[in-house]
Amino acid sequence: MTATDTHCPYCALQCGMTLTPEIPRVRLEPRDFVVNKGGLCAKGFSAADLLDHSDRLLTPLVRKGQGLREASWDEAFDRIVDAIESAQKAYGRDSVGAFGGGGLTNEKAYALGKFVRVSLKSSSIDYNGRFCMSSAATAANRSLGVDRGLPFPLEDVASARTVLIVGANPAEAMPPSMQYLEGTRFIVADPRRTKTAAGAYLHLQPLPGTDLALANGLLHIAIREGYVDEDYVARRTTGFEAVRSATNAYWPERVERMTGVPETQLRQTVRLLATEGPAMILTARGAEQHSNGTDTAQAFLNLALALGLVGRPFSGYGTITGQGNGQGGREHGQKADQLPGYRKLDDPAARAHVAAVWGIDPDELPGPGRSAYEMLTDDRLKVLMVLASNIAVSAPNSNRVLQQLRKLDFLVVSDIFLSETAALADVVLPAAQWAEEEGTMTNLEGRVIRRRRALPPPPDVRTDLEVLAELSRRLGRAESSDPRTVFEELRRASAGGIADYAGITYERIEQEDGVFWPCPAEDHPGTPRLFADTFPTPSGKARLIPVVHQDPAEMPDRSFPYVLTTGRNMQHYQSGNQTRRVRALTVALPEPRAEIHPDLARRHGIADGDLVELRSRRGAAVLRARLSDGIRPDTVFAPFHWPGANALTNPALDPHSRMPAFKACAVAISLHTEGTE
Ligand SMILES: Nc1nc2c(c(=O)[nH]1)N[C@H]1C(S)=C(S)[C@@H](COP(=O)(O)OP(=O)(O)OC[C@H]3O[C@@H](n4cnc5c(=O)[nH]c(N)nc54)[C@H](O)[C@@H]3O)O[C@H]1N2
Ligand SMILES: Nc1nc2c(c(=O)[nH]1)N[C@H]1C(S)=C(S)[C@@H](COP(=O)(O)OP(=O)(O)OC[C@H]3O[C@@H](n4cnc5c(=O)[nH]c(N)nc54)[C@H](O)[C@@H]3O)O[C@H]1N2
Ligand code: SF4
Ligand SMILES: [Mo]
Repeated sequence: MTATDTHCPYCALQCGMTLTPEIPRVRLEPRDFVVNKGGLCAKGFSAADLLDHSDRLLTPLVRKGQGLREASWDEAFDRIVDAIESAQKAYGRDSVGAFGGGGLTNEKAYALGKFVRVSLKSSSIDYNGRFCMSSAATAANRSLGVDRGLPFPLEDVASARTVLIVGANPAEAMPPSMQYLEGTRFIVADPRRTKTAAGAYLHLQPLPGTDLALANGLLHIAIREGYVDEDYVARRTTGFEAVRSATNAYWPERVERMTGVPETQLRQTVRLLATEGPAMILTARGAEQHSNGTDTAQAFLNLALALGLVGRPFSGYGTITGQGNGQGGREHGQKADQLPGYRKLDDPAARAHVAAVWGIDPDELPGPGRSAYEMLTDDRLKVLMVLASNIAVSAPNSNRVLQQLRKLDFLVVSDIFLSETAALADVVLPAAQWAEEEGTMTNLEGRVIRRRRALPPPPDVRTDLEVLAELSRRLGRAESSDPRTVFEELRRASAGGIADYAGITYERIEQEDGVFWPCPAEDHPGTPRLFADTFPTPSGKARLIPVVHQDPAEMPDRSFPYVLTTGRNMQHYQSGNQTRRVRALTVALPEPRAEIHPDLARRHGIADGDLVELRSRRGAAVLRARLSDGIRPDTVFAPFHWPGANALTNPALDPHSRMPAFKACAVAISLHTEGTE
């Protein structure tokens, strides 16, 4: 049996692994790839369990009354095309839409964006990256002119001396990445003493939703104490004076009151960042998934720019991308306002370039569509195709989203298991998995890598590319289902764009341990490090943009006195549709736990292991309590890997990125009496 080198199906670290199809099972071994250097987490180690899992979807399913029954592909396609055609006839083109995912390969993300704009001629498309990366991406685009999560290879982190990590828990979200932090002095800002925070040099414990005030407070101190790199600011940035005035009001005592972070810790953080370089600032979802997420990411960017960090060796600002192809997934056109190559759908030159590659008139391209939550809750959407996302569990305010999914005329879901979303569908399509297909992924560093086929899919299972090509054919357009052919077209469509893949080939990726975009030509080396000399903005300079703190869209009050924040556990992945089926992982963590401080628990008569009910203005969820003195007494944490947490969350959207406030809403808590052990 031949061994195939490929990558983990889960997160953006894209750890290298080797698969050997053996009888009866596929053997999975860690691989010494440059990023993970042989490391894997428990999810990666057990990923082969997904391949021959007894729950796998092995044939299309179609709705029959309250249930689903097996059907042929032909019947499934017939039903889908009928639904598309009748909805578009009755309600217009935009009544049919798609929802994609950051787990899709570049080829599939590209093909999905093209399918909706060209074959469906609809503007209705968005994807789960809206719920993930959109705030940091919006801030980076407007400030630096480009959004590549880490603008440097991960190995640069190991050469930094001070790293400020805001709202990220890599020890659980990307365990093998911790090797790069080992030799650094890292500071963690997190309302919980996470596994990451426990190993930190300094742990700042802000109230959820106050990171913007924290960042402005740090910059205020940097300015007062003379740490601003005046020369860098003058040569490489614009807008500093406005930011200086905007941070005037963030004096340390006030910031301590707003965030709960003691003034001494604020001063120590600034001193370390400014004098113990090289220094980096990294943010992730804890800072970004807020109704002011874009401005919060901006505030940290402002700080990094004022200290002269961005573009310096082993220094800078980055955001930690989440999903397997979270980076590539946001470059090739599954976002509502975007065309391949990270082009803008409302830019005439971009439209002309992409339309030429697609062989259509630019006027035939629809305009920008609505963002994820807005599209999912809009009555004008009648037919929805979901590829690689379990929105019934992962979208905010899930009761509202479920209600809307049930109201649709027709729902199509492509997945590998019957997710909570697929269970509501009119047609379910069984998709081939990571190890059964070819394609490319772009990891958190902007490194384009190869996903390789180690074994064939089960006989009646198809790849998403095959599904999109067949649907296009039935709608009157020929499209390729071959990943290499699609990638060749993607290269041309992205050429000259911000995320330029024109010089990247499958062969180069193999020879070079991946290729970093932008890579405009085959003889171009790729771009591991951005911003050394210039920024891709019109002036060549980075823009500092003044931002002011705003309270989270929903604040605690008498009825809902605590702040709920949500996030991840090491053993489970996202909506849990994959990892909740892996035995080793469910044995390690069988059910969601609400993290509660013992003081808060005592007030409500709650003991460790009790079932508690959390209530917000939108819904309720029952979880088992885990008492921990590592969390703030005014904050409750719940993972979203099971249905429940998102019944509570607030869909208030950031005005710039349309990111919902997953990380801060107001809840009440009480002991759940029924069924308590
Ligand atoms: N095990 C596992 N790993 C994963 C995933 C998974 O589902 N499971 N998903 C992948 C994906 S898609 C993503 S996006 C990444 C996410 O990776 P992370 O962003 O690291 O994960 P989260 O747990 O969502 O949030 C990080 C931390 O933010 C803290 N936090 C909450 N509210 C606030 C706040 O207001 N301010 C601050 N400063 N911190 C706050 C939480 O306590 C939490 O510890 O992980 C990736 N890796
Ligand atoms: N409360 C709260 N909610 C959150 C977050 C949070 O921190 N708190 N985080 C948000 C973030 S950062 C993210 S990224 C989202 C993620 O949330 P989801 O988008 O729901 O993520 P997954 O659970 O990974 O869903 C991927 C689905 O695709 C299937 N799948 C895997 N590979 C393929 C494939 O190749 N083809 C097809 N067709 N299907 C495939 C999987 O089985 C799974 O059902 O959740 C968001 N929701
Ligand atoms: S860290 Fe991410 S990529 Fe690496 S093994 Fe774990 S889930 Fe897979
Ligand atoms: Mo994510």
